[in-house]
Amino acid sequence: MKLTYVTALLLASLLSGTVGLAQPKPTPRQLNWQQLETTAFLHFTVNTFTDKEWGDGTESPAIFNPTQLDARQWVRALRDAGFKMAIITAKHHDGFCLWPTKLTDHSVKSSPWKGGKGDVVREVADACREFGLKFGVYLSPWDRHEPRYGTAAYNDYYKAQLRELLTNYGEVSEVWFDGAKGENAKDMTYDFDGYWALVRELQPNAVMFSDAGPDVRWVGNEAGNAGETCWSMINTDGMAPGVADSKYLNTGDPAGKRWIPAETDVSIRPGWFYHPAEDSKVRSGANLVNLYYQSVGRNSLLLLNVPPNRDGLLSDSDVASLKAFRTILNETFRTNLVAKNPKLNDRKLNTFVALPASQSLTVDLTGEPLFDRISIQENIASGQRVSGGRVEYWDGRAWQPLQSFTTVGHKRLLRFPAVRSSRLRFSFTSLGGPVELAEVGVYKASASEAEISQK
Ligand code: FUL
Repeated sequence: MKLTYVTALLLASLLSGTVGLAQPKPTPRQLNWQQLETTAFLHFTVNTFTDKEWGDGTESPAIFNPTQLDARQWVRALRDAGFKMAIITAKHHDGFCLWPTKLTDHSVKSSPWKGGKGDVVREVADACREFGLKFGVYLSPWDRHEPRYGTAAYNDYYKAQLRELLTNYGEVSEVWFDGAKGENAKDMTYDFDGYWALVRELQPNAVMFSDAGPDVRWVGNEAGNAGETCWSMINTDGMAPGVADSKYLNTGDPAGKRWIPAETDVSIRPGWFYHPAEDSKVRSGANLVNLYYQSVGRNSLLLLNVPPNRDGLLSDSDVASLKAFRTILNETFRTNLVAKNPKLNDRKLNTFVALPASQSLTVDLTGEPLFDRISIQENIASGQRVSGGRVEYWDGRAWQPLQSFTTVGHKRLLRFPAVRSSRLRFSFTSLGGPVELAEVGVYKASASEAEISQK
């Protein structure tokens, strides 16, 4: 092959590291998803009435009767608390369907609720549209009711259900493929490639969650803890669909070839479903704020589960915590103390300061404020580059160490005892290419938030 001038130039720039061709980057759908930051899960089904976490598939549809069900109440509370999407368990492991599917009678259509004419999925989708939230569906591959489970015909059943959900309810923004399967479950090989192709065909803008993508990965625990170091990249090459090396789920892998960011799913209560005995164990607003720092503040996304109760409503205690959560976040992040800066505090992620790794950046604050929170954001449209960094503050005579950190990604939130200063200095190490610093925020936490971080 003749080496043209252009290919020679390209080769030279690749070798010198000025073109990061190999660096994984988010797709537009992943980028939009990451910017939602706080999203909600609604776990609701026959388990709500049997007091179980996993139904065994023998539940009678007759027990499903949420007489006051009001999906508008659920979604309004979520909207007021700043959540940007709600994902409903259209079918959990017990196989009961919250919509009147044509594929089985094991659904709301056989329940007394609304005389068998109800459709929970429709009510949630409509409420999301009304209150401006995105809408997502959870459809458990593991199904303990459906007799075809364990045979190839189950894959057709599952895909036909997916097709109903993805064609009859308007735009779907996330599809959740739960990886759970009980120890004594029948053997079943899921046709993930087929499921995923169907989602891409019917809802091309939806992201898909499974333990390992294709778009969004599990964070590796249900405690609300993304890794202190959290890369959006992992390796899935050579593995079965939906599988990654579990040791990388929490932290990601800087050498990962795929952009599959971590989603932090956690419940406001000890269980995923509503249990009366857990009414006194609802996380407080301050506790939820802590989860926010541990997920959104570590380059992940918070997927908070708020389970409707047997009446078909979110309980008052849960709604009160959601409200407190938003009040604290609003108070804390209301005033960015960084002095006016055309790129770093314009709330636009695509305007950034490009910093070679060797160069530090000084940021002026407004006056000499007291602060205890810092937010740093990279322009991840170009990939995730920051592998480490530190912040120093000016004490009037010299630079003093304040905080050091590892990854940044979409957002890194730092919490520390309050200091007063007029200037900060940031320095970073990079995985490759200049760091693209999109936003810097400096804040004084609301008094109620400070309580939790000192605990
Ligand atoms: C798990 C399931 O087994 C739980 O019931 C819950 O749905 C959680 C979000 O995922 O794998």
